[in-house]
Amino acid sequence: MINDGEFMTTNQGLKVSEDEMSLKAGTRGPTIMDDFHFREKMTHFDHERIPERIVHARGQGAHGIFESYQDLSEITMADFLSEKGKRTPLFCRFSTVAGSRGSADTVRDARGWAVKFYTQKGNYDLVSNNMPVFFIHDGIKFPDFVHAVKPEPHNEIPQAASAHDTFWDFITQNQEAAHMVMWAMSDRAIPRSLRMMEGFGVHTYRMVNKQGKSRFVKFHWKPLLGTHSLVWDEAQKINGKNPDFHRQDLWDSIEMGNYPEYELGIQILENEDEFKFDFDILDATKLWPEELVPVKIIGKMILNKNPDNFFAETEQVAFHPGHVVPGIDFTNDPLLQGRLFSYTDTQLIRLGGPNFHEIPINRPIVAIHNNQRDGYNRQDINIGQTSYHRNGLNGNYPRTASPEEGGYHHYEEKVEGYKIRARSDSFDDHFTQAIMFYNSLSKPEQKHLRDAFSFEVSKCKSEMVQKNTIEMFNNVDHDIARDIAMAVGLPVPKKKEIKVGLKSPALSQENTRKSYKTRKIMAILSEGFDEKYVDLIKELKSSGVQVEVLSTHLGEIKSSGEKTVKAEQTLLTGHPVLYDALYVIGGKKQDKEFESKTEEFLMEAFKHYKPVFLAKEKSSLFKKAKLGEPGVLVDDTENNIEKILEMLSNHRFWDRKIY
Ligand code: HDE
Repeated sequence: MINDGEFMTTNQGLKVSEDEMSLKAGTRGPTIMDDFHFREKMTHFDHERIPERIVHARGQGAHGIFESYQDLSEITMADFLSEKGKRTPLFCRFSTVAGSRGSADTVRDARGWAVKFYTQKGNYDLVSNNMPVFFIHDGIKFPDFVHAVKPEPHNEIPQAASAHDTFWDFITQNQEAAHMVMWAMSDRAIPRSLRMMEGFGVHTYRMVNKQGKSRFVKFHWKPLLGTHSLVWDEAQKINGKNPDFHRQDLWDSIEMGNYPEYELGIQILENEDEFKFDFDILDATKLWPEELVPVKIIGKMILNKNPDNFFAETEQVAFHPGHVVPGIDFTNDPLLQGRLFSYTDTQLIRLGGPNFHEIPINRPIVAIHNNQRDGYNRQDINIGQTSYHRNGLNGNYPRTASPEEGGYHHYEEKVEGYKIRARSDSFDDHFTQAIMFYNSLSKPEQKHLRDAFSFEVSKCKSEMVQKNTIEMFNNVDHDIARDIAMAVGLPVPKKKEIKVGLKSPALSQENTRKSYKTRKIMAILSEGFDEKYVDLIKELKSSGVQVEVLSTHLGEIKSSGEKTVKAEQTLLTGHPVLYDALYVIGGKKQDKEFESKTEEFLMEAFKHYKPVFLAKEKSSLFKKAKLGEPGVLVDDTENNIEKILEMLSNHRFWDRKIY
């Protein structure tokens, strides 16, 4: 609904003549009951809030399109994968897990990644994370896990952070969490952008073709810009400088036409290979190394439209791993089974009753016909006398569809067993994949991970929790245990014999795609700057790089010649933590404040391993700001554009020595 050019009305459609003054008995008298407009306006306002999601409360959504790369009907009858080039509209919501709705974006956490495909056979929701495993085996432990990671109940501290006693207590009392904690302490937990993350369906699902043949699959999203992260010190500072950092980055990119793109991939495992591995494929704390089961790319998602209204779309969208279409089915993964209950249940309270599927963002693009009726907020006006199945009065319509007619048919898996509260022994190895993950990382990534552990455990108050953590992760790598122990001032445990098995290079972000596209440079300059930089900035922008000028004031900044550039940030509003790279251009007119800020910004960008570019006249800063190689370019030739783009593609220069 667009309000442009319209008169204001009440919710009853009555034109409003006055909206700023309540109806009073005399200009200085009390407000009177007749004021239905005041009462309606205030009552609506008083009820504007709905409960935030119990987890994944902080999120950002976008509309998009999925395009299938091929006809996949040999593997699945999922209609949206049935022909090359088939396009399916979708809505995608990214989120953090632990923080509340107003918490900051760049906290250390897993990122949720939920996609609702509006297919011609009904809605399909792929509800994933940016990490391929999870903390626990069984859905029944989820409330415990969430209680432990959320702010502690007595004082509601800390917000959106796992660095506290209850989280680490839970982890050490539930050793199945070892692998996921390795991911949570890795760079994956502080993504540079929602456009630069991988996504994973986590569970093993099934794909079923028309002939009823089932195969096991795992889902993957692969960002075309590659998988890249922030550094922890930077992430913490961004939370203060711009708590909407990821939200803004996604929004701005879409507004600028830099549409985020991600390829969808599947790992496929034949039914008969179910027991081929030394882990159980129903265990959500395990991944399938890509080197053993390759990822087959099957299509691409493009996010190309921001929501019109955050609440109506991003807040009210309701995902559920149980929203499937023919061709996609579940396995007995006990974590997935738990999720199949929880998602609809939670919407009942969050969205106020059983009719949340009627909210526009949740409606399928196909018509809904069934005998469900009534309930809070019912929108549909169901017509007719019958609302029960097996009716004679309406020819038993709506009738059910056979599988041939497109009716959903559950895969007929043979199941047999005793009712028992137990889990197969095949879930019991908690460390082999945690070890694989650590050993697949590059040296800098390993160091970041160890530092993250030390940071988190140092924030714990309980010595018991600290000791337990050191002991637990001594089963993964002695260096981790040693670093934590030294950080918290406890004895370093004895080194254990650890068998390093398979390494999976796909797990290291060092092996990801690289691209300078959409990378953001802060160019710092003042009045009288060298005119040649006007063209350089233009050229960089036309290559697909973003350049934001920071100066002493906003608006036009004059160069040494005729040309000007527009400053979008000032020394007060801009900061290098919000950018991928820094270009120090300077200018004739610069005061002490400008100079000292430039130096400070340089050191900061350098410390965060970012590419740094210095105009020739500024080369003295190289020494002054204690810079060093690699990743610093002193701009003393005419055309450095290729070099600049290459350095931006590199993301960070981890080999740099930082003092
Ligand atoms: Fe969720 N999860 N979850 N989860 N989850 C929710 O549903 C739950 C799990 C994930 O943008 C809730 O609508 C249980 C794994 C995402 O709206 C809730 C278990 C994965 C989102 C819920 C899990 C996820 C949610 C809260 C263990 C990765 C945000 C609000 C059995 C594959 C969706 C809501 C959005 C949200 C339950 C574990 C992903 C409470 C019980 C594993 C991306 O229903």
